[in-house]
Amino acid sequence: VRDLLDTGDAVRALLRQAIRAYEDDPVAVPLLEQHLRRQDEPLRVAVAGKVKAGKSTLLNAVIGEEIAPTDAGECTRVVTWYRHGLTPRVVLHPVQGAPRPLPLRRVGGRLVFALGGRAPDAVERLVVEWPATNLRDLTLIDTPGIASLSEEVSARTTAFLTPQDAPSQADAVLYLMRHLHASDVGFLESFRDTAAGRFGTASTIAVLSRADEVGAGRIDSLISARSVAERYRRDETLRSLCLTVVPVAGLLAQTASTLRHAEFTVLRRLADLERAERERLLLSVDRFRHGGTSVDVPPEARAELVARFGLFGIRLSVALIRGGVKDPTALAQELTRRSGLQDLLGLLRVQFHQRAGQLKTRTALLAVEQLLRERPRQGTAEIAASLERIVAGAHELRELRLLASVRAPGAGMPRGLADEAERLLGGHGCAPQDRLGLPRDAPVSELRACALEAVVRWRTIAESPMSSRATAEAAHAVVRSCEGVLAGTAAGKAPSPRLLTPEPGVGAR
Ligand SMILES: Nc1nc2c(ncn2[C@@H]2O[C@H](COP(=O)(O)OP(=O)(O)OP(=O)(O)O)[C@@H](O)[C@H]2O)c(=O)[nH]1
Ligand SMILES: [Mg+2]
Repeated sequence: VRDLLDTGDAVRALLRQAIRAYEDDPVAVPLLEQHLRRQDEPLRVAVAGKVKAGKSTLLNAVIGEEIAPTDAGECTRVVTWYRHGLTPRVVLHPVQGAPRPLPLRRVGGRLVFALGGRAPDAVERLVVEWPATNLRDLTLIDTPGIASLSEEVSARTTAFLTPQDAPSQADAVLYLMRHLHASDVGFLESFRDTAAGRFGTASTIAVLSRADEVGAGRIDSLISARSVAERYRRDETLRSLCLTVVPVAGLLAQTASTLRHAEFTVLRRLADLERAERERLLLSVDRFRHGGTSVDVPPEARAELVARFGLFGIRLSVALIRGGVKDPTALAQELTRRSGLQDLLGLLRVQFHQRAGQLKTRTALLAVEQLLRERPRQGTAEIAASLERIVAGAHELRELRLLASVRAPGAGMPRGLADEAERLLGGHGCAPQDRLGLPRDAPVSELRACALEAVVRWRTIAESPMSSRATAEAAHAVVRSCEGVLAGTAAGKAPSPRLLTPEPGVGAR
């Protein structure tokens, strides 16, 4: 009995087959080898958005350390990779010439990269290796702001993420925006067009960034931010461009992960002030920095506190301390919780980590397809055939594609049905429980009963003459996904969070 190869193995085999066919091509071989290696590397997620959207701050929050430089400096104009390494290290890759290590300098905990006299546009990228746990299965890529005043800086990010002649270097994107702007939509469209190519798959999570500023720093700002994000989520254009929109106050999360005892002490003193004085002081950044007060905090310390927390963060912390938060640890926990970071990390886990294999597979298939198109040669028909077979057979890719299309405008499925299809296709996570909308501890018998019920119901939709072609196609895929749940939870098998759906009729168990 021939074992069915899993899609990842099939893609590796395809890449090797292509390397053999192109063995005397000095451009194709290194490219293919790079893709082969990339299959075993962590997923690459780029952080993109306009200038000052809060990219580097959010990246620090996700890593859980304050390493990426924020604000001014020439390094914000260079694409910077953060990958896992046992010892901290920075390597500069120039546009021309060999990579070379940079001295590691930290100022106030943060890295400072001196480009060693090179102009930012002579640097292809910086690669930072850092021993942070969160980087173990995720490589993060900080990119210069798009649509910036300097067209040249903006062009670097566009060229990096949406190259004309190759698949993107990133498998997925976290796209930050403070408001939805035409240039944001423009960027998301071009990323979808390259990343998705003809597979039409979505791999972008949009972040409503600097969420604490949405309500002008009022104490209910984060609640306002949530409703703005909700409105964006329902926006027909955005729906087809990103998987979802989440509000995150990156600064709050970053500061919480590095909260200092001295800061807590100052905040507690502010909380102890008499109400009128406290309110006067917290009225504006200017008042806070320069206003007269009985609290003995020097102006530099106040400026530092604003830079670390933002006015909203100070107001919130003071309110929390007044509400009974007693120590720095408890304050940090509460700030993190409210920042929205946990929701974002959860989404990264569900949408990106669990689908890492699929997203990487897609990138490699696109690369091979492009190679065949642009450097055709004799004897590659077989490679093209293997590629077609993988694309047609890989249910995971079909799921990715349908996730993008059932949420697109004009998909034609009634909203309720489309929501259910999205869930069953893994839009809320690939674990059987996530797909079926059941609690984590649901017994296997319940999972199976629910999956079976879905198979029957969606098969009826798939076969109904009333269903449009697109609906029928989606329904067939949903049936297949539910059958996957059944196969994965068959007797004696614990429900596995990573679900590989075997081909029907092939004994995968
Ligand atoms: N209030 C508030 N300020 C933030 C937040 N995130 C970032 N900032 C501030 O916004 C400024 C820019 O933040 P960065 O993280 O450097 O933004 P960026 O998108 O990396 O900027 P460029 O790389 O220059 O395009 C800094 O002063 C941050 O402190 C946030 O969530 N809330
Ligand atoms: Mg930056």
